[in-house]
Amino acid sequence: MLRYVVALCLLALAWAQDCQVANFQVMQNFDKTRYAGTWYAVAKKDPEGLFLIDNVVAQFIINEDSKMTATAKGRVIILNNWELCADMLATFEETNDPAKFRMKYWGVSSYLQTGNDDHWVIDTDYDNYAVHYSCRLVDSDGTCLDSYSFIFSRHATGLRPEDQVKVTQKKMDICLLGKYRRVTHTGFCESS
Ligand code: RTL
Repeated sequence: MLRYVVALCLLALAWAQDCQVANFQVMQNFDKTRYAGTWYAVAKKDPEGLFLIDNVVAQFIINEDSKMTATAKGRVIILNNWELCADMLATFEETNDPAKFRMKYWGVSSYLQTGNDDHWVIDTDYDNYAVHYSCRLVDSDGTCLDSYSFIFSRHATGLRPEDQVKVTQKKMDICLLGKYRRVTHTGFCESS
């Protein structure tokens, strides 16, 4: 009996949850200067199609004109079975919300993917963890049909246990709890 009650409560909670992309809370008073530097992806939720597989490391830079740019590396498999380290570059266009950017990205080599995605910082403490989110396609009901998200850590070894709790709550808030996979770091991109 108790099992049914718990199941019903969980179901009610899921229904009550607001999965409208426009209502997702992002980082308040986001400070891109504090966000600059190296972030190691420790978990990710993939979008549809080709994507970075593992060994994902991003470096955010704030230029003299105060604009944010980034580089990112990660293992990919393209053209069916060509495994390589993708060397990516990105520029960010600011919006009315300091935590919401439009990201233009492309590969250092022309055969790598180019794109123009939303880049939202959902939460960060700047020194340990960050939760990133991007919705590529919003459904007619306002929920996301094709999203990707990275959980970043300042430490290559992973998240501190105290941050895991906060990150789990944020995964739930953006309706992606249970959809992440761990991102391993094997040194694949370190030589290139
Ligand atoms: C993240 C933030 C830092 C800068 C960039 C990012 C995203 C990179 C992506 C790369 C996809 C590459 C593929 C290559 C195969 O051709 C969000 C890490 C650029 C989405 C699929």
